[in-house]
Amino acid sequence: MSLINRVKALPEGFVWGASTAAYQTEGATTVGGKGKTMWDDYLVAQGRFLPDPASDFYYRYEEDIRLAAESGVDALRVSIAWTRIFPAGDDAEPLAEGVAHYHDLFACCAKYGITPYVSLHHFDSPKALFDAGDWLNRHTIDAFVRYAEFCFREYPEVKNWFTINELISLAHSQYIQGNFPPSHRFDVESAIQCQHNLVVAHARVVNLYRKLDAELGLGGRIGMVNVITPAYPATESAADKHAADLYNAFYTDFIMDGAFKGRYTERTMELVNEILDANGARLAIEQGDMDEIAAASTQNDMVGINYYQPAFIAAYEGESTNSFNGTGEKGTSTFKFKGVGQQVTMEGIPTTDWDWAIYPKGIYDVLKHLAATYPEMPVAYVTENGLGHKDPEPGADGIVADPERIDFVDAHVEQVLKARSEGVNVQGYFIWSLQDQFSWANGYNKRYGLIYIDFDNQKRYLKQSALWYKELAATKRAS
Ligand code: BGP
Repeated sequence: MSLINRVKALPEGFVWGASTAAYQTEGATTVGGKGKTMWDDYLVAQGRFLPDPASDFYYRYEEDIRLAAESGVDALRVSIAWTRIFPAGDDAEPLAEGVAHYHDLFACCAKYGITPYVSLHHFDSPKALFDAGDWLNRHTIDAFVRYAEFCFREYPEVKNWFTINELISLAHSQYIQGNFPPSHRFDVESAIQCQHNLVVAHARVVNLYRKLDAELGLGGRIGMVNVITPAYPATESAADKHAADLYNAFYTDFIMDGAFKGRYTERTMELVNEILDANGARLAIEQGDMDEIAAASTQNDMVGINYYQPAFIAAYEGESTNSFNGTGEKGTSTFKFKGVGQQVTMEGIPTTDWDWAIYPKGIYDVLKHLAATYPEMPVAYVTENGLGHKDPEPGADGIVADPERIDFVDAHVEQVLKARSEGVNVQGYFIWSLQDQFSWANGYNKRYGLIYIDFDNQKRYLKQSALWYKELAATKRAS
């Protein structure tokens, strides 16, 4: 029986991918001399769940890559664990086992006809650098550039590089929401400084790649991955509209301006400064930063856009306060940001158990908006989108029934293809995620995978969504 519903066929050549991240999948956190990340001790102290063995991907990558290929996936987002190469982030010598591991992983992708898209940083700063201030300390940027150079020289087989995954999520989750270490809440000064320093780090690595490419003929592409959470005003009132503008400036425009315009526009800074003033915060830009950013802005070959949900924003005059739903107990999250606005739920818009609004049109709006605002932007890929869900166990046929996920992804891909048919240069879609893995601030019960993992014994099962993915993949050849 066919599972095809809204989307009938994929365009020829459309990249049909799946995403993963090293720390969420690999496990083996102490193997081969691997150094600690900012998460290891934090998760132990938190006492809710642990990063070992995660999805055991360090050992079982071949099985997962084979299942990916069998599910019609032709591109796989993975990340290199910085501390598998340099355990303290900035060591003189790399770790042999870690270096060899990623050669093996990329060779395995090639064996199954899957193109790797590789991020250098996916939320897993080395603990040694994290303890010294993480991205707020400029030394981390220098160390990141050295690590990037090592990877570019070591892995010429990688032709698609991403610098940093979701720059805004680091700033937001570490310093505003407080659900990533070091768990500051509404520390606006650190958040905006983190955003800027990440844009500088991204720019320096893009400029480096261009230089090395000219020297060594690497022949690959580079870009960044960011998540866009579009803010819509809760009502048509001028106050709510302004609140949504403030939210968009802080959460989207600042980073996208830096990355693709090579400067923070006047309008963006007017709004960002309004937020900084309301919170007694300031941003420090060092000499040379803006030149580096300007030089990189036209040198990106691609951009990865992640989209999960919109934010509906109403004006708010009070103090900042939030509660984070990390357990999947519906209706437990609140978010009120002084100087910006408060998040509200909208009648008629469904939400997940983790209170994420399900709004497929948002991805269309994001792609159209970015294409119009950043004509300089290179080819885009949707590098993450998917449904976090409490999936049932496998049925008698060994398949996991996840019709909610098929429905979610189908509706979002439909909107992506609509934007594409209206001229947006979007050339691929990567579902989050390939296999079930733990969610940073939520744990193992928030499943996203095409492949189900029984975390008691690491057995893999296909979900219905994997069968649907495969069926759609076949339409590419047919079209
Ligand atoms: C993105 C991250 C992923 C992944 C995903 C789902 O922000 O890049 O690593 O975790 O979101 O989010 P969550 O795990 O919080 O549900």
